Amino acid sequence: MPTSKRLRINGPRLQRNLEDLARFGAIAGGGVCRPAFGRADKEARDFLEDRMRALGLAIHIDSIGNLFGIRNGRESKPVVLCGSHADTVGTGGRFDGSVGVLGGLEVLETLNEAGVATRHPLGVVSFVNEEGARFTPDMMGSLVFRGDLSVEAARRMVGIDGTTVGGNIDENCYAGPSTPGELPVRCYVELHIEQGPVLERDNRTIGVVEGVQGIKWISFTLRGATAHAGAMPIHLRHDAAYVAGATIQYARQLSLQVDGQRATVGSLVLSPNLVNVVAEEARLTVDLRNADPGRLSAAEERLSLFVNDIAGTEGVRVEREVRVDVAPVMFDPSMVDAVENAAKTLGYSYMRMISGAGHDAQVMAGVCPAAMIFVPSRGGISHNVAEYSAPEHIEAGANVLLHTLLRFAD
Ligand code: HGY
Ligand code: MN
Ligand code: MN
Repeated sequence: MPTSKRLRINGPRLQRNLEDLARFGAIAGGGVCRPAFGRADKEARDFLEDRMRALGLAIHIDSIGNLFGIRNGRESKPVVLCGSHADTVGTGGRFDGSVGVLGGLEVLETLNEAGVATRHPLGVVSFVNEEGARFTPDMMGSLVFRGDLSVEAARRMVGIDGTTVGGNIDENCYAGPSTPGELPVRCYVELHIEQGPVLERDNRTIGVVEGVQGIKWISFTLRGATAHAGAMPIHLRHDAAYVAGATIQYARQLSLQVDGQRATVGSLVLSPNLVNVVAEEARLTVDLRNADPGRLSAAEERLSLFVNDIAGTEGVRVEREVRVDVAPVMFDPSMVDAVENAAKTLGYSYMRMISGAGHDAQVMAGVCPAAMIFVPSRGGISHNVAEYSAPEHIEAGANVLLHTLLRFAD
């Protein structure tokens, strides 16, 4: 069997690098809090840059802060790229995003050790602000790379803490000299934890991801009027909290009634938020997901009609803003087949599936052929400090990544 077929990554070394990266923004319970463009996120990026330099990679940092490490190929051809993100949600785990970036670096280190040269250059990227939980939109770094969002527009985004992306980029020295999107990319493969229960339930090691659900984030600002909680009769109230509560209920109904639909109210702020005062304002977000674009739009339509209707009855004004609108994607079939063949050849159990979570790969699918490799999440838990994926599963995922990349690099 040719050398490269026998190649396997170094699992213990990958685990050590995951533990090292988890030090940045470490929080109680074994989790990580690295909101995009913050200090911990930048320290994590600096750590990744040091690892890239140690592997002899050429470093490119673009003006939104995406970090690329490039390993030369025999010919100067478009890059076979892998990677993911290093930012996390506030209740993040040690694996979401990190597995894809460090898994990619482990693949390059394995090739360096084996002295394997490839025809195409190989690259690893850490995209900024994949999560979008602090600054919308999510997948900001890959959207800027694709040209859907200008750096200027991204820098103007105001976060949930009132700061701007541009202010954080400047304060934490995030920006680099490269122009976003200038790197020619042949294909993109992202290794990621599943973040749901499917692989564990079906006892499979590898998820061969065929596509990713679409995402819509809608923010609502509901404005009524404060009143005395005891003295004001119900029929005379303009209660923003009541409309917000009805919306939360309706989101659950949408999830149960519309095929393949998920609707989640993850953030809700009431004002004045006092026990004996009818709320005059409610700010809430609804996260809509569906793999079918038509159903996703229909769900958005139904939600907006419902909110306008119940708010009208209550005499509450509605302000609505679409903060994120990323289409569902199906990955390039030849890329998906390559992932499946690698899993099969390596002898891992696998299954084809759709990703419930959003990923940079669904944006990169608009730039070049893309695919994803999943490994199981224990209990399906993610965006939670207890997030966990077993070392042997992460090692398997990185081996599938290695052999999928080699398939396209030569
Ligand atoms: O929201 C998502 O699906 C991703 O974690 N940003
Ligand atoms: Mn992720
Ligand atoms: Mn995430």
